[in-house]
Amino acid sequence: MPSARPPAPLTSNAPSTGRTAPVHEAIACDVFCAVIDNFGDIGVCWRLARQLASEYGWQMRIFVDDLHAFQKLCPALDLDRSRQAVSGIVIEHWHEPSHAGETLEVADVAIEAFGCELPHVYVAAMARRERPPVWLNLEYLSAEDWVADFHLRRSPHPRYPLTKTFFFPGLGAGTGGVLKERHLDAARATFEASPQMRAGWWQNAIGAPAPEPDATVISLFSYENPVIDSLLGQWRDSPTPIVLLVPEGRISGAIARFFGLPGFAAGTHAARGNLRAHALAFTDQPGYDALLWASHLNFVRGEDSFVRAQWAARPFVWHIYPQADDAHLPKLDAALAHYAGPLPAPARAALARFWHAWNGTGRPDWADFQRHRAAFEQRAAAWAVELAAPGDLAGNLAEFTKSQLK
Ligand code: TRH
Repeated sequence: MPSARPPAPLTSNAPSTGRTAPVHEAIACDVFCAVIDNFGDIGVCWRLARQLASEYGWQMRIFVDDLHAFQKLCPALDLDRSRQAVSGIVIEHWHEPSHAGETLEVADVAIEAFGCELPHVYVAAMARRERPPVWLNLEYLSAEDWVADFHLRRSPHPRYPLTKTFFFPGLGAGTGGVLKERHLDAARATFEASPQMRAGWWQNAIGAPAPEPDATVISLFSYENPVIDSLLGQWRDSPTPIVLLVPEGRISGAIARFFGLPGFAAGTHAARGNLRAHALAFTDQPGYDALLWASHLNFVRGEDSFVRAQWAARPFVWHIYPQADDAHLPKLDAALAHYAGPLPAPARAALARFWHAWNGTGRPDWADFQRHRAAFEQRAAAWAVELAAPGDLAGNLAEFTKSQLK
């Protein structure tokens, strides 16, 4: 466990509750998270905070402006409390940009997630601290090459004697890596090796035993997607059974329409031809990992589920978060270059075609994808090893912080 120096006292008049006792034993870290939409912003912050707390002994506090989004993946959260602790992590409902908690306390490390701005009072208090905190801007994940050049670049504050460091997640060397808990591979291996655990998972998820061995199990976590009807039709006509697992969300309306149902809420089951679909409840994050492990193929989206699918070491299809002016498309291709690069050319082309179609260019061809399933499976396993090479994000962040606190 890294040991930090005791935080210097604030010189402001603001009272401090001394949240880090005993301060000399643990690094205190504040994470600020403004939820733009969906679950990825808070999903990444929550995962990072839990890992820094459990693996590095840091005392974590999260400021988050949307408790509703947070509660979806952390059901223990109480929506009515402005300050609470869950799993040993303090959570503050961040009411407004200028709010920084009931009492102003500055931590050893301040992480502003995804360019959200720290409250001005907090920045001013950081500057008054004898030892200024390590100030990190945690950026969104991108697989593009420029990321390695910008990772750990520093930006001096225009007025205060403070420096912000940009921390860039990435898929390759020289980046901050991506989040991965130390226990993750062991947890997956245990799940995969235990028929009882898997049977229990299926019973809990769909109220029935695991599907027949020749069925292809697919999880579908996606934004609205105009080509979903085409794909559902191809799965309906598939020569072998397809079992589709759909966490309740933005794609659920389209699934309901395909089956002629009024909705596709958790607990709904439907079948047409060789396609059987089950609507699942949105779970906590460990529950989502189990869904990825229970499936042969995972459709994922955004940032955090995209990373979890890679650690699941199974083929996956990425629905990238769409940006204005198609700014997301080079990012999609950059990820493909890392992930699919070593595949044999026909398989690489088929994967690129399918990912592009799922992201708005062309029509997905399931038979074309299926033809290369064995190559995709091999590649997914190899990639999970390669992806670990730059080290995991929390470990890299802890190491960098330690070097700054010396
Ligand atoms: O929800 P997202 O679309 O979030 C996106 C991205 O982060 C994107 O980069 C960002 O710009 C945008 O939000 C604002 O997809 P993502 O990143 O996969 O986050 C989903 C989180 O929800 C992830 O932590 C996994 C979690 N999850 C559960 O915990 N349980 C579930 O049942 C499911 C389906 C997901």
